[in-house]
Amino acid sequence: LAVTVAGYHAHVVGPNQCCSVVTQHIAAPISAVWPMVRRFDNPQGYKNFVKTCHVISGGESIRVGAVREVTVVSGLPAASSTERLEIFDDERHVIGFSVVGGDHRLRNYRSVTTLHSDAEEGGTLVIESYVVDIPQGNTKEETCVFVDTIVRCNLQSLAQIAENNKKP
Ligand code: A8S
Repeated sequence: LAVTVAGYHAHVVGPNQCCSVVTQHIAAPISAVWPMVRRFDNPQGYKNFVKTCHVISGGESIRVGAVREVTVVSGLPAASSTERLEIFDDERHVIGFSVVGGDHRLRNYRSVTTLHSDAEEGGTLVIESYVVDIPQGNTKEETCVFVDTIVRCNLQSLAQIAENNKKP
């Protein structure tokens, strides 16, 4: 298992890029978490910064190669993001996307999210890693703090929804 997990989260990191990993324990089974995480066409289901999302490529909306156009809520140094589904495995609970455009500062952002059952507690461990270009005028640390904060907010929201849903 360790080798598989490491493989999904092993990013190629360039000299002007930074990478990080955020983890979140959720007190709900994978079956209560994955249905939200897999929805490439509906990230606003748990990502509070997302205002709208439209899949703009033709055909099925959840398949590798699909492209979504996301708009974000006001108050962020961003307005929109164009994102491509890069990895999707419904059995292994792996999803990853890359940012291919948009009106924001996170050039070449790429993330992978994997879910793992936390057998001892009957819960889920979420691992989300990313790599992104360091924007002109920012340090590596500033970039990581900014992105870690967004990812942590997303995963905390995911945990809250999944934990509430599993209650009778
Ligand atoms: C995600 C992760 C991130 C999203 C970032 C980091 C973003 O949607 C927001 C602000 C930005 O400045 C960049 O899984 C961008 O969505 C909230 C618009 C890409």
